[in-house]
Amino acid sequence: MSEFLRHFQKRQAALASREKTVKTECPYCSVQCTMNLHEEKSIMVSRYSVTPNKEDPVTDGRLCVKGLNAHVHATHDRRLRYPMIRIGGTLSPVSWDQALERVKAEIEGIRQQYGNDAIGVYGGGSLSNEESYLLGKFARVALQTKYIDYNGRFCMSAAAGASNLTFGVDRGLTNPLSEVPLAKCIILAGTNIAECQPTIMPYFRKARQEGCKIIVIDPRETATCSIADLHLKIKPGYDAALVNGLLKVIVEEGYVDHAFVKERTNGFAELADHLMQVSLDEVAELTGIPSRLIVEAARMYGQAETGMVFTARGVEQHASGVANVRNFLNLVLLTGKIGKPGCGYGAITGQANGQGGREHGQKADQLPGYRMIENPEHRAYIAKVWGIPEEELPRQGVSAYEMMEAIDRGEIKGLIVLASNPVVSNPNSHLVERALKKLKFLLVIDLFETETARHAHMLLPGSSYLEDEGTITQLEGRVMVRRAIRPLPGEARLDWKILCDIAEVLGKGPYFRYASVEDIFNELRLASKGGKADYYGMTYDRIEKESGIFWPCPEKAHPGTPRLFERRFAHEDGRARLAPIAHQSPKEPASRKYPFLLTTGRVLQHYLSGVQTRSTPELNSRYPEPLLEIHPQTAGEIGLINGGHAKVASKRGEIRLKVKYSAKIRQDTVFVAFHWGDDLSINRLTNPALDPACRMPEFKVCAVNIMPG
Ligand SMILES: Nc1nc2c(c(=O)[nH]1)N[C@H]1C(S)=C(S)[C@@H](COP(=O)(O)OP(=O)(O)OC[C@H]3O[C@@H](n4cnc5c(=O)[nH]c(N)nc54)[C@H](O)[C@@H]3O)O[C@H]1N2
Ligand SMILES: Nc1nc2c(c(=O)[nH]1)N[C@H]1C(S)=C(S)[C@@H](COP(=O)(O)OP(=O)(O)OC[C@H]3O[C@@H](n4cnc5c(=O)[nH]c(N)nc54)[C@H](O)[C@@H]3O)O[C@H]1N2
Ligand code: SF4
Ligand SMILES: [Mo]
Repeated sequence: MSEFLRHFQKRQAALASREKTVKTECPYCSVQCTMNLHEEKSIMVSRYSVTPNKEDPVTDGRLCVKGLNAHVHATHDRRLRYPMIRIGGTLSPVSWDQALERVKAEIEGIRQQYGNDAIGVYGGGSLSNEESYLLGKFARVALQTKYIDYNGRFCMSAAAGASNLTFGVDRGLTNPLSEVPLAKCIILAGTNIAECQPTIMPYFRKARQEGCKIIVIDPRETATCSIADLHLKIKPGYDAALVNGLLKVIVEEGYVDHAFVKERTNGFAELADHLMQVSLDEVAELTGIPSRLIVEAARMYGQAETGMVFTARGVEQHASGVANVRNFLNLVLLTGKIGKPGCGYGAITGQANGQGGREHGQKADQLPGYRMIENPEHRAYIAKVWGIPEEELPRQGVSAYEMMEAIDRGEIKGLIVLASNPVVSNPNSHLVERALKKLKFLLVIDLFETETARHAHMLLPGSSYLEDEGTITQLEGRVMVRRAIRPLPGEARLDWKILCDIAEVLGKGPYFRYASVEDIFNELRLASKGGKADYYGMTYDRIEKESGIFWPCPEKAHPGTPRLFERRFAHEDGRARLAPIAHQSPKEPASRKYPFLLTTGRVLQHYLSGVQTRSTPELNSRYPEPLLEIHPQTAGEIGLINGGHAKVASKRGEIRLKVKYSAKIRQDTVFVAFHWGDDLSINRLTNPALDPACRMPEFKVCAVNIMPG
């Protein structure tokens, strides 16, 4: 071999060794698409590219634009690299030792002066199961505070509340997605799958090819309507009223599955009585949907042999969210369309771990495994797992927004925020900013200096999906393992290690000594054993071998549970609960001063508070600012020009937005996405009226005035 060839081969080998392809999972939405991240390292820079994973168990190797660009924010120069403390208004880097000493001093100072409950903890649904579990334990054992809640309160709480009441358990989808093509009628209510879970659209397209009729219920003709046979352009806030109309037709035209209702449900007589009072004309008037379309929809679903109903935040983010969802569940039960192939219900979860994040104890009223913190047996079990006396386990706290109110009233003096940006994502965000300014100590653990971090006394650099490992429960209820594939940037630490480090300086170290994430998972398995969300039978090894396992999985030999409720529901008597639902109007109907309805939501290119996607030029350039979607007719009457600006004001605030004409939205309604902060934050306007049961805010409807501006 010539000298030259040998040199050439050596050089090629060296270059190849700097190329790496590793499997990972998207950090964004609940589909949890897997992908291959390819890294090419040269002396100066690393170049990344992403290819889909053809072996993905759910998506058949599809990725959306966010997944294709997710690594951009995670490898961004602006990632936090060092602990920072605010000194004289500016954040300065400090060592971890200094930071942890300061955390100790601040927390102990507040606890001594104001008591344990003066510290609050605020988590997020992008955390793994292990971290959600650990955060709940951290609040109750290391801080001994009752105040812990998380951003999933704004996301899943209404559907969770309704499913618990009706079925006795809450798992987003009752059936695996693979059954969608078996349905002959599908209702998509307040869910914009085409923009929010794009890679599962093919399941619905396939269903349609097989003869399924699809009904979309949304005040806008969204991208999801491309697969609709019928679009019901509902007035925001009137879903329960609409479903009363559907139920009435179903009862009157004889589509009730009486055998199913008799054998498997309670409460039919009360529901039937209630439906006698419902007038279809009144429903049409309230919802803005002609009664002939209501009848058509009821017939489509009622007559279909199989069928599925899906809801998401359009139905759920209301002060009547639980009632809205319960009425959709009435529909499913009355027609007996559940517990069979192609028959079921799905609350489409939102965040990566929207499902698992709500099962293991970062919610004010919950303990791991979906146990309840006010249930004496549940308390005793978890106290034993954690090795503390039951009396030391704090009681139930309050919901996310109510924590902000408690801070504003001066009852909570210190707050730890992990993986959330509450200043952008809470309703009525003026109150949130005002409240955070009053804190004696705000600690934010994030990847970036967020809008919330601007008020922080201390910022700690946490871990992204590329560096952290753990299990995630995606929208179907399938638990997956995500492996760490990159080193942490600078001195950033793993989120779970940060919690353990803080526990250590607070003298609670012995309760938080884990050698690995899998160690935490093994404790979680035990803590969930016998609970509704039982993970006991799962191990990392099994999950990886079996391409994910559906909970409940109570034993190592148990195969997991892809389809729920085949023979019984989860209430003690095994029966589901039908319930009469009186419709409620939005808490803030249109008025003379505020004549239009504002609804809020998402666009394809951005994710939640936008911190990650606004830092990604590939995404941000496609949708660089929020737009006021308004019907051209309405815009014309106000004097707004397409591409011009408008002032939008509610009782709580006013912002200025660019106008986008859209003939696809109702004339009485405008839509704005919530992915921006400061002067572009629509949450300065939204209504913090809360659902009485689940404490979900009314993000999806408030009254606004609109002026040229
Ligand atoms: N691109 C993108 N994808 C995401 C996210 C993201 O931020 N960006 N976030 C993830 C998360 S956490 C979540 S929770 C999900 C959310 O997923 P979705 O709930 O599907 O998203 P939204 O846009 O909030 O709302 C869905 C639809 O509800 C409609 N709507 C508004 N008011 C009403 C009403 O009163 N009744 C009915 N029937 N419909 C109404 C809106 O017009 C909107 O089209 O998406 C997940 N996926
Ligand atoms: N008007 C209106 N408001 C809404 C909604 C709506 O439809 N309309 N939807 C609501 C819903 S459904 C949701 S889910 C909430 C979400 O609202 P937020 O909780 O504010 O959402 P994110 O943008 O996901 O916040 C995550 C933060 O955590 C950081 N982060 C991400 N991953 C990690 C991690 O692994 N570790 C650490 N340490 N940090 C991480 C990100 O950089 C980001 O700053 O918004 C709610 N707000
Ligand atoms: S569909 Fe969801 S999980 Fe899949 S690539 Fe897009 S954002 Fe990521
Ligand atoms: Mo969400």
